[in-house]
Amino acid sequence: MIVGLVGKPSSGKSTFFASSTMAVVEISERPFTTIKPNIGTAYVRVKDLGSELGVKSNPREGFIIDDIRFVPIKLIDVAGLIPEAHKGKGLGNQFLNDLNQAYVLINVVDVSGSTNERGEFVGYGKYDVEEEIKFLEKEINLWYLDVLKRNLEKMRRLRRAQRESSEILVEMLSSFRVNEEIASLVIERFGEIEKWESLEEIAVFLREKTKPIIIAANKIDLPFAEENFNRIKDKYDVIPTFAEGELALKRASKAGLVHYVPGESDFEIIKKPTEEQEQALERIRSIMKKWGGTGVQKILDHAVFDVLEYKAVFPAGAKLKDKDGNVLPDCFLLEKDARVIDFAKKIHSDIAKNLLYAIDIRTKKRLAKDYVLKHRDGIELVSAARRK
Ligand SMILES: Nc1nc2c(ncn2[C@@H]2O[C@H](COP(=O)(O)OP(=O)(O)O)[C@@H](O)[C@H]2O)c(=O)[nH]1
Ligand SMILES: [Mg+2]
Repeated sequence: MIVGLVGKPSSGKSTFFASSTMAVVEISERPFTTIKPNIGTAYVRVKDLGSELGVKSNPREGFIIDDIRFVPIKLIDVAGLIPEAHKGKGLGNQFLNDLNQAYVLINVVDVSGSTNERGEFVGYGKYDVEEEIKFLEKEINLWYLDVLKRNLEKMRRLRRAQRESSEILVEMLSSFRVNEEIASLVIERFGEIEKWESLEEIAVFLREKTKPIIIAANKIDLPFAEENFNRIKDKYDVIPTFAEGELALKRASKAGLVHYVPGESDFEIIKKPTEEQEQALERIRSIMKKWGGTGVQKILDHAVFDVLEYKAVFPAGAKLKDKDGNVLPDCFLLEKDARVIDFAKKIHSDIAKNLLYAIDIRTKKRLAKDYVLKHRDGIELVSAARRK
């Protein structure tokens, strides 16, 4: 599961990245601070199954705070995009190739409208945020279009050699993670490859299917941010964020100053702060009060669980422990249609091969191999080899 952070320079991508990974990345107001992509581990929130089952979990990966399990995902922060990046200007091609890996994109915008397309300060409310959103979407759509154009001749040739359209699409567009299902949708809608009329429409369709974009309305603490947010909130899938506040809280938390559970709307001061620290923390608190938190964790959760509709599934033996005595050590993120058998394949090909059925660890009921898993299911896999 890879989430990509995109956006123009100085919108706050590196701050967002650092705050959600606590990696130490350079943060400054200079454009193009991040030259190579930063790939780090961020987390999504899942209510742990432990308390419900009367046990205390020991996660192998990620961690638990106050019964909330933080399950690792990958986050990529890439350098800012400038106009005509798809043609290779600026860091364009590098940018686009890195983003190929992402399943969903978070476009971090400066919702205070205070920085232009190059990331230069132009005064609060001076830059059109909607323009910023449209621009990025357009650049990425154009990239898809370029790839389609470049491959069209070859795709047509393969068609003349009697190959199936869907097979060709999967093969030629594998870098976009175009699968059977998406390829069939394209053909259903636009016809066989030789009948395609508007490559533009196909590019947009493919981009929407393979790389949905949601918006982080960042710098929500600054002047003009609220007005701008209200203007875009009904038109786009957008969540207000305060990346700088999230980063400060993570640091304060690491320093033992506060107790903060990422994603919550408030925090607790647990060590006497200096006057300066207290002022900074109270400012952050007031912004969180207004917006229901910093939004950083919220948008990551939204991307994974709402937009991609992934689900967290807990594998478990009968005693809920692994051989080392760890309770509910794992929590896997699975695609929206994943069934028991797909889950088994993820764990081990042998388990999948010998799989008989699964058991729901809450109800102890049997689940068939093709049962479609639900978010927060706890599953025991029963395979032939293990049956006594
Ligand atoms: N006020 C405010 N400033 C922010 C916020 N997020 C980032 N910044 C500042 O915006 C500037 C650019 O941030 P950076 O993360 O380097 O942007 P990038 O170029 O998109 O990676 C830095 O000075 C950050 O401290 C925020 O939520 N509020
Ligand atoms: Mg950066």
